[in-house]
Amino acid sequence: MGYRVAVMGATGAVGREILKILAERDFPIKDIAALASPRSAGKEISFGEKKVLKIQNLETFDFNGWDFVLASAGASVSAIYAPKAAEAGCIVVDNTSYFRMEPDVPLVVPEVNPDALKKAKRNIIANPNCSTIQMVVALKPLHELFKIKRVVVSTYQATGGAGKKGMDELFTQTKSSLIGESITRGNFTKQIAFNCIPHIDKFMDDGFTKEEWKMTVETKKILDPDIAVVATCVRVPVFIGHGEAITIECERPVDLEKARKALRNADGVILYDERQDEGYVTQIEAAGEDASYVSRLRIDPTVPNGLAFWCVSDNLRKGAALNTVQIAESMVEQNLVSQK
Ligand code: A2P
Ligand code: 11C
Repeated sequence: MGYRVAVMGATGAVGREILKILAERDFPIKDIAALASPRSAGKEISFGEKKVLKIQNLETFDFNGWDFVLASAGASVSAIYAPKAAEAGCIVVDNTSYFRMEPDVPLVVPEVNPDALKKAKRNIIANPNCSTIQMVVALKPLHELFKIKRVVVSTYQATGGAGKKGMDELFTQTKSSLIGESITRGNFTKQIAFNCIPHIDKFMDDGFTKEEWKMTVETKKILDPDIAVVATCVRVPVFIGHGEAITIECERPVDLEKARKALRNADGVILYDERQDEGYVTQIEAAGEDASYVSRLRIDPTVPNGLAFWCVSDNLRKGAALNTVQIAESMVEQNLVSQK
């Protein structure tokens, strides 16, 4: 038993991670295709420890007969090819922002709202933004206990969120700075080496950036439409791993011990909170791991029923590739996909 799985954007930062995670988790695969642009067609990419795949040109790929398409080649590419694959009968798990807010497209984090997968009528399921995923995984058990009213979040986001080119830019600028060469800019609007940039994605009319807007509307769609979220999203000179300083205000009284217990028992969360040097998790430790790590849990004394914490996760894994694969796994577990 196995499925025919095509990975769209297989040469990118997230696409490579999807291939790695499919192999690591032994996803039931009968056939696998690595798809990218014509620039990469014919090149080779490894799948697991033994297999090498020849990259195929997405433009000429025939989706008929494939079960899953895991898409991570950018929103404009998904806009064209996700509907094409869905019409050919594939289940598309789309990692871009293109379909997320469409009412008939489920936006899913399997630890939080797996039942939403049953409503995938168009054969398209959206994977949320990385900064939203790690936050809602941590918020879910706290929401169940205390009913969250408002979230204030500031992010410390890795350059890997902008793909391979984002990480390359941090590397090149760091090297240039250290050897005294002039800095060149590409993807980021200001120098990222030795700097922080409070600007991710484009500006919207109200002064928030689109990344900040995504955290608000996606949290509502996944967790609860009544939760208010105000976000400030900042790019930091880190390769992999998003950090988030999160403060919540709840309807019911907050109890620290109950919060700890719920976080310890929650799927997808690891609580590591020692209140001493090294007693918290940072981006470097989260890179390559699967969990949404919670540390620095403390009562916020400035509002009624307030709680503050630090949350960190690998944005390429739980924030993107792992969540995508978990959605496919959950579709299989819930018998929502028939094999071709
Ligand atoms: P390619 O490597 O051939 O350009 P990242 O987010 O790390 O920048 O990766 C983007 C991914 O999306 C890469 O796999 C890239 O393939 C792929 N991609 C970008 N544009 C297209 C396109 N027009 N058609 C197919 N794949 C694309
Ligand atoms: C970043 N969160 O860190 C973005 C990357 O909507 O899927 C993912 C963008 C998205 O730049």
